[in-house]
Amino acid sequence: MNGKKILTVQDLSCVGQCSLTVALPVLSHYGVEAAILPTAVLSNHTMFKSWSYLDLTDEIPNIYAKWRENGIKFSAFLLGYLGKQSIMNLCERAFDEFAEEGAPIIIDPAFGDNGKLYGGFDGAYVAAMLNLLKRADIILPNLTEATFLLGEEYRTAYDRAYVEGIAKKLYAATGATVVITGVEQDGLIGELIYDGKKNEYVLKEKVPKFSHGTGDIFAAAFTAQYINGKSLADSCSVAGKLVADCLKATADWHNYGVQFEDVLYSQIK
Ligand code: PXL
Repeated sequence: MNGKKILTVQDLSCVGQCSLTVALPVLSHYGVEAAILPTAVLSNHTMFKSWSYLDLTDEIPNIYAKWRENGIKFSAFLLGYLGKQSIMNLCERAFDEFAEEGAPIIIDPAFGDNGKLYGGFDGAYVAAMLNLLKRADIILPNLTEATFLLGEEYRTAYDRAYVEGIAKKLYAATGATVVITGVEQDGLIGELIYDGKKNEYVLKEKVPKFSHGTGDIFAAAFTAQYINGKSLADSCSVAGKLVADCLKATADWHNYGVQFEDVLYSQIK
């Protein structure tokens, strides 16, 4: 253990392997102690045909009051699916009140994929997210999220110059190191990292499958590596390989996400 305690802020979807139900096991597996701030409790994630949603905005100030009384602080933050703008404001309060000196803020905007917003999100949510990303040290958008944040059209065919242009604009808009996920180049897939100075690609063989929840697995595995002292590129490499292995281990696409347990178990047995 590195003695660091991360706070991860995401929803708790009871069924469907995403957000907290993947972030917690993945962070623990890689030796990172995680505290949680659940943003909402859902029956299941929003790719199912219907879901229940208990928003926890009203409870969070009570949680903060006790953290304040108990002198609780965190050495890093990982934000995933937040669900409501009210939660974004509360995240900013957490950064102001509960961060140890120098605690990195890593944000996966987690509002869309494949050119579309997830259910329940709109332009106002995207604009508020862009504002929140200005507080981040590292952001992890996929290309859908990146183009929505910039108000640009989503493309499926593009070249390196295009992706690098997107990364540069996001860096200018947020000041955060940009890690664009799901970038495809020459039949490979991976990340483009732009830290305001140079572009770095971390690409690997594409597993021709899609599953819900892989972005959440990537974000948790990336964050764990980064907190453990790995470089941005090495953190992407480990997280990308984990996602690829999980996709390979999952028989068919369904709403239940990938079988990451088999892959994590095989790493320790
Ligand atoms: O994996 C992203 C995600 C997280 N949480 C909820 C979701 C989704 C994507 O649809 O619905 C509740």
